Amino acid sequence: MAKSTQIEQAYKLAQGRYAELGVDTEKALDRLAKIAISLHCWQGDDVGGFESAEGLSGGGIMATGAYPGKARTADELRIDVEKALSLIPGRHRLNLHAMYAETKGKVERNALEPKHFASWVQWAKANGLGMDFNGTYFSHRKAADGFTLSSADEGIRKFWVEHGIACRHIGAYMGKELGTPCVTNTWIPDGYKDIPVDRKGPRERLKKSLDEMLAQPMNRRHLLDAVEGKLFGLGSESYVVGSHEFYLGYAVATKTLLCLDMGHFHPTEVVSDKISAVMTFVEELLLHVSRGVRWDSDHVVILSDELEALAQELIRGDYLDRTHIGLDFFDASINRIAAWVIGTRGMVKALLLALLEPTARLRQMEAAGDLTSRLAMLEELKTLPFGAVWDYYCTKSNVPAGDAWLNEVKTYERNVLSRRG
Ligand code: RNT
Ligand code: ZN
Repeated sequence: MAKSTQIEQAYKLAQGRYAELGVDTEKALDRLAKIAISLHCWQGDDVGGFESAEGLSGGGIMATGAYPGKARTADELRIDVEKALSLIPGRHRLNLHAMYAETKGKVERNALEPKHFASWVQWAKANGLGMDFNGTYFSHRKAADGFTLSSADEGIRKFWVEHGIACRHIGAYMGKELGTPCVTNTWIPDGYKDIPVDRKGPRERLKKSLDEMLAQPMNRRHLLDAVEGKLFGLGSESYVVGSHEFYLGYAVATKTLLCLDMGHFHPTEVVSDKISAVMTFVEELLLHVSRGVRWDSDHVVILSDELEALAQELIRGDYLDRTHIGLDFFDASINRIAAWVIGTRGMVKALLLALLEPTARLRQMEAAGDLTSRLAMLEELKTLPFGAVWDYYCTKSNVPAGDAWLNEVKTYERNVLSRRG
């Protein structure tokens, strides 16, 4: 039997099984096709950027591994992203960092302009992709002491405020050109390795800097500003200026988007539980879907319990319209395109699983106080023929079903990646 017929038949059976529970698989697939995931450019070159050959330095984040074939130029990165996208079902977005500017010669970060991203935008247009953007407040001599927007050095603080303002103009340009709002995220590494005496000063300066950056109102159809906090970084273990509480407060007070990164909390805290809490107060959310292993290690996202829980919260709470799903992981120890494909397919799978949930039934059980049935049902759902629906979705979306994508990555590695120096 042909593989495609097999997939069709398995799907038909699965569709029947889900229908018994009142779940319409076709509806689920239609909804799924409309959810865009923002692929982070920085998985393609270990958060290196194109400013210098040195790559990631400072900032409290680290990419480990030395797998050959990383992208060294914007053109290489673009064809790598294209390859990854060709193996992922659905229409997605690209999330770019400021250090991926194409400047032909040195341009200071506070002097970056939309024109330095024109090729990226052209490419995104040609590929039908929306774009998101990030200021780059690390891997830079003016971030060497670990402080940027909260720096006590007024010259340094101003430099980064100017960078933030430049990035908002670039984001607005991307959003306008591509006809879809560009979420422009601010994450800074600021903090201390050891116990500070003044926790207050840097936070007050950070607020001032953000206020200066965001002072100019921008069209929300083009630009959405987001702020991302974290618990600690390498070298900022004792104190991070932009903590979760800081940015939660800032986002609520200023109607800025809040970014929750799954690796940025204590290891037993989960972002899935935070969504309904913060969504009670913030208008829109940016997610950095990541996987911390014991610490904020940014491992490649997999279909973990927490990823499933995250997707369930988005669907059950009907938050999709107010949530921007971005990925944030970087693994330099495996094929980088495979990493994108595994992580993004994982995210899409989690969303599909959540869309196939008979949520109304589960809610009835819960509301009736029948917690036995709730638990029993949640367990039974785990062995429904989800894989058949997933394979069918991939085939329907003209991307390989099952592990067939891996062959394509291997071929690409042989023909393209292995020829890179
Ligand atoms: C760092 C933050 C931040 C970065 C990217 C590269 O801890 O998660 O989002 O990973 O901006
Ligand atoms: Zn992040």
